[in-house]
Amino acid sequence: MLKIWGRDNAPNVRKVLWACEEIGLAYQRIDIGGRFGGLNDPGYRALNPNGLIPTMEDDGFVLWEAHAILRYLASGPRGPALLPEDRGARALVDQWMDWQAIHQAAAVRDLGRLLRLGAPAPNAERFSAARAEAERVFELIEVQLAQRPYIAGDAFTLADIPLAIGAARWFDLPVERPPSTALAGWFKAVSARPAYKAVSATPLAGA
Ligand SMILES: N[C@@H](CCC(=O)N[C@@H](CS)C(=O)NCC(=O)O)C(=O)O
Repeated sequence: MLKIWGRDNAPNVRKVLWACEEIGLAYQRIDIGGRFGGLNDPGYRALNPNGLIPTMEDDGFVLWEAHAILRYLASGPRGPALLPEDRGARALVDQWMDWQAIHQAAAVRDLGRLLRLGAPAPNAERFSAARAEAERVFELIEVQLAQRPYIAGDAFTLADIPLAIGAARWFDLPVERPPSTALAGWFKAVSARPAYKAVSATPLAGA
């Protein structure tokens, strides 16, 4: 059976669990990271030399980096619904997944860290820069979703998963957010999916 290492409230682990549920893949999840520790254990480092979660093992094949795992799972026999076959459509899915990892996730993480440190004081300037960047990335998504129901087009794809995990974190932050009709409507729709509900019992906690 597919094995997934990672605490279930980690944003990058939840992306993988959500994809498994969408695809209908059975998996065994092993708690590690956060309060469970274990990321520096030699056995875990042998699987994932980067020492983060998630890590996946499928019949002896080991893979880490959440989005690589998502693509691997969606490329299997049960996954095509999440990854369009058309070259351009698939490239758009890749574009949004890469953008999520580089821009959206970083914006939410940075703002969340500053808030946990007591922002806006004592780092008012860093806080307003982080908040401006978060507002920029979510406004960008708002504009896209005002034009199409899902981030990469007319259908739910793999790209919606990381974007929605980032959005869940944004909506959880104790900060004032600009109005976002399209983003809020899309998030309501994707978070109503049974696969999302199956893996979202606990609030997300970044690390
Ligand atoms: N680029 C990596 C990032 C992984 C990452 O940052 N994982 C976080 C959880 S979301 C982590 O391992 N944090 C340490 C911990 O949970 O103890 C990926 O996409 O897999």
